[in-house]
Amino acid sequence: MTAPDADGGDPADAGSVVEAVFDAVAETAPEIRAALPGRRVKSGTENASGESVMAGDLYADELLGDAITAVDGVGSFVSEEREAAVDAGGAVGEGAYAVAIDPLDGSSNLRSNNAMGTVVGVYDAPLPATGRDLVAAGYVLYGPITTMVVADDDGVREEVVEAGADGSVSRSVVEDNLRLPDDPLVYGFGGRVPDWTDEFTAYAREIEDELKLRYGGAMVGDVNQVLTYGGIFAYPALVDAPDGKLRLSFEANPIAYIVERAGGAATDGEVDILDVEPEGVHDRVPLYVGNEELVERLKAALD
Ligand code: AHM
Ligand code: MG
Repeated sequence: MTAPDADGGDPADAGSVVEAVFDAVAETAPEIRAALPGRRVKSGTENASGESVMAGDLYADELLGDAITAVDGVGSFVSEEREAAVDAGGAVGEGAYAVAIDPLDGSSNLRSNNAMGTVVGVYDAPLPATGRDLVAAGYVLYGPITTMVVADDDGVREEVVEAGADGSVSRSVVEDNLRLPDDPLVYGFGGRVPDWTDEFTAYAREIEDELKLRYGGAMVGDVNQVLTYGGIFAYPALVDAPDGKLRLSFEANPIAYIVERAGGAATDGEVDILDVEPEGVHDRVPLYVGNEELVERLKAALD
């Protein structure tokens, strides 16, 4: 895929823009991580989804916004924490790409010092778009180790990201063809059990007998366990919130893209997440993602 770059200069292919975006994300990750200890409090503002924003969310959003809009070939930057897209120069779909981020996924884990992440989707169409318009997606996991998982047409790789004493950032690939294990081991389901639908509750009861519960309250951390051990993660449709909690553009689409490239599947309960047609950039969607066999059973259970 070739296209003129955002400034109308030399053609930039999707691969080089994607590489530059994830270079920028990796460069920013240690800085975000280092800034978290002093930013475990509420910022006093609400985001476009009406949720309370933590100081860490705002800081991560600012750093990533600066780093990603500076990448040649990025025409638009869209964040879970911002009402509107930021124009980064260049027409998306005509040579430039739209980058969507959830700057600090699972930021309610700041107070309790548990895992969090940054989620990134690179789309070749203006948002809102479907997940079929993704050319790459990835996430950073701020766990005991900082890792970055990146998926594109070629597959999924996992890197360790480390900051040196002089501030330089080094990256080492630990897995260059990440695949979901065939024998699933873990599951993690969000939302309060009394708020689940009867159909989902019945499915969960079956899964509880087969797999081990691993739920940490940050989608990136919970999905990373599914990628590592095999299994299923869900933030389901709730009785009073039929669209669940997670956002299609910033969370569900990138995660679905990554898991599908790793050999798994993702659905909203009826259709593939990547086929869900959005109405707005901040739309929510139920997300069920993991080993294909478990996702197929889920779809049958909800039918
Ligand atoms: P956030 O992006 O505002 O942090 O919200 C998304 C997070 C997901 O990481 C996680 O799966 C879910 O919210 C957990 O929600 P809850 O705390 O309601 O279990
Ligand atoms: Mg999130």
